[in-house]
Amino acid sequence: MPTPVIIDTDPGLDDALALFIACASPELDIIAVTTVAGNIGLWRTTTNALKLLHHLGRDEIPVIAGSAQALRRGAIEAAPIHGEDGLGGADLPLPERRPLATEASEWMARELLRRPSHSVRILALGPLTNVAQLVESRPDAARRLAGIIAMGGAVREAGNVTQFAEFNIAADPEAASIVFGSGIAVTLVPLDVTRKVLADREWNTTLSAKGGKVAQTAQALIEAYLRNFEARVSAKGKNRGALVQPFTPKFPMHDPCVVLRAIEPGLFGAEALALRVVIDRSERDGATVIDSEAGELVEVLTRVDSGRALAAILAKLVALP
Ligand SMILES: [Ca+2]
Repeated sequence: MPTPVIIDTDPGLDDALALFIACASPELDIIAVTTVAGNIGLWRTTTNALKLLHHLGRDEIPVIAGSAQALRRGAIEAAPIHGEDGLGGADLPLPERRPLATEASEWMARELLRRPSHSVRILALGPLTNVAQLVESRPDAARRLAGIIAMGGAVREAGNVTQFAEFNIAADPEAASIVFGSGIAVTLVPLDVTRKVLADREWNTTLSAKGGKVAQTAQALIEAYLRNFEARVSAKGKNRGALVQPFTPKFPMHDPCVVLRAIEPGLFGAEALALRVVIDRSERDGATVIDSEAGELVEVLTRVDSGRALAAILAKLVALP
């Protein structure tokens, strides 16, 4: 029996790849895609989710919009690395259908109460706002989750929005703190592992040579990121008046690692760690720190077999139409 999953997402280039891989995985029954503001605003992430599912021929999967802003802090500052449209300018048609006329956490609650307890998992690919809203507004329903696998945090290494914090957690640290403390089984997929699963142009060329229509789109999304990355590095170098050393840009498979953990858990090693989210608006705001006194027990992925993970992603993408 495939595992019923709700994919909570803010597409986003790596979100798009994660969605592709999930759709290529018979182990998963995607019961909905819920959207959240993050990489880009909510209207865009919702539109992108509709476009991506249409591209996959999966218009039957309901899309439900969630939160347009962080739980307690208002607007989320979008990450410029995903391009103005969140999908690196990929030209995907928007289908006729619309998101369901309800709100993500409400829909989640209804669905969790309707289905057998502990059967549904959430794969969280963006800020944890929608999930925290579920925990706060419908704890009875949230308790029925089988678990949450969430991309976020930087545990034993530097962040990506600041030296201390990773984007998804920094965008809504209060939400992350609520989810960690909810008593629901949380698996965190931090930069500590996702930064080790890196696709370079050679990998991307193989993807495009072996795959079909969806693999070509994946290739284009990755290439858009690599170009943007090169442009930013070269602009930085110019600003400093420095010569830019030749380098090989690589695409980190942040969100795809969440789907991989759901379908092939043995690719990763995990530790149970007491984690606390810093929410003090200091320079460490949004950090995920190990704190045996005040932390909440979270399963944290700390090791990954990068070669096998990349091979698994490639195999899934080329299996799509
Ligand atoms: Ca994401």
